Amino acid sequence: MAKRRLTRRQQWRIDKVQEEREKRAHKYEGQVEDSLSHGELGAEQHGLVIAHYGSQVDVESEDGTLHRCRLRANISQIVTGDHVIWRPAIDKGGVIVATTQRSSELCRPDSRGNLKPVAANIDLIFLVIASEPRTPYGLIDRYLVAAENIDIRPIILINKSDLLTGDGAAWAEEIRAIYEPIGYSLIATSTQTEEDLAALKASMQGHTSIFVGQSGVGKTSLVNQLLPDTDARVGPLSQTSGKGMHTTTTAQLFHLPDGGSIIDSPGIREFGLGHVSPQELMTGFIEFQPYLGHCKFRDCKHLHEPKCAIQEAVENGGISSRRFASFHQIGESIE
Ligand SMILES: Nc1nc2c(ncn2[C@@H]2O[C@H](COP(=O)(O)OP(=O)(O)OP(=O)(O)O)[C@@H](O)[C@H]2O)c(=O)[nH]1
Ligand SMILES: [Mg+2]
Ligand SMILES: [Zn+2]
Repeated sequence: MAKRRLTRRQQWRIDKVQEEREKRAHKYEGQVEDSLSHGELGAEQHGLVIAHYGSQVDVESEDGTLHRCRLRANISQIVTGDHVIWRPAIDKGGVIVATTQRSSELCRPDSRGNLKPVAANIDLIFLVIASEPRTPYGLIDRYLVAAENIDIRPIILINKSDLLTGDGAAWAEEIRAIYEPIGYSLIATSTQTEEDLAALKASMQGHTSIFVGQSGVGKTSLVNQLLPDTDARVGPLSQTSGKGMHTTTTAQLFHLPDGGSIIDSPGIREFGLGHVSPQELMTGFIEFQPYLGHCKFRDCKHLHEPKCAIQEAVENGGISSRRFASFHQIGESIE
């Protein structure tokens, strides 16, 4: 009996919270439109979105100051890196009234598998991987497919190089052996030792970059290392699973001292690629390109067909069997 009463009470509370939330959303939309129609806002300005928190966004104005802005109701998805038009409010903060076209948009699937943009206007992607938690080959390849399809060749960043002993060292060596020959640059870093970050810094200069990768590989730790004045929250790995705990929850942009900027993004659990077409999948495996057009069947999917140039290349070592296994796995998941 007591239990049932509690449940009913809980339901009542849930309804109440939902009701309040809707009320607040209406009120909030009303406030934004009111301030617009009552001329309570200053002149339009350009700004850069440097972080996004639910219905509010941090905008950096051209003079470098920060303004917590709300969104006009007709503005849908805003992401970190967006260039926007905003109007300052009299007291503080402001309202975003328009967005400008993105030069690039990095998307990733949400928990329901729908593609959502995470960052805009980036021109360089660092795929951060580590031996602990060990980034699976399949995840690396899925990221590479996504990046190649927005025409950005990512740099693979092996972080936690201080942990690369024994099994970890063998893993890192294999990563190098697979990805370097086909055209990917690799950089090794550590945030724990005085390891040289010079190569990383040099490659970031003048770019708007993003750190992507699994939770717990050290993306935020790298940001803290690159920007000594920054103290963004870093989280431990789970003691039971050894995996990251999803410490970073929103993409955030930081300006680098030597020019350029870096967007730290929340780590992911899985990277489904349900949305890619077979053609896009092919684009993502850059080392397959020279073999295309040489299969027996013109519509060869390079999965099970006989006399397939790709499968023959795998057999004679021209294509890595690990990469082919990923291709197979992703190909079958989207078939
Ligand atoms: N040994 C070692 N540990 C590191 C290194 N970089 C980060 N760590 C540790 O790894 C853990 C996770 O670091 P974070 O920077 O929070 O990882 P993240 O990739 O930002 O994780 P999410 O925000 O969850 O996506 C922390 O305990 C860090 O101290 C490194 O180079 N070497
Ligand atoms: Mg983080
Ligand atoms: Zn084929």
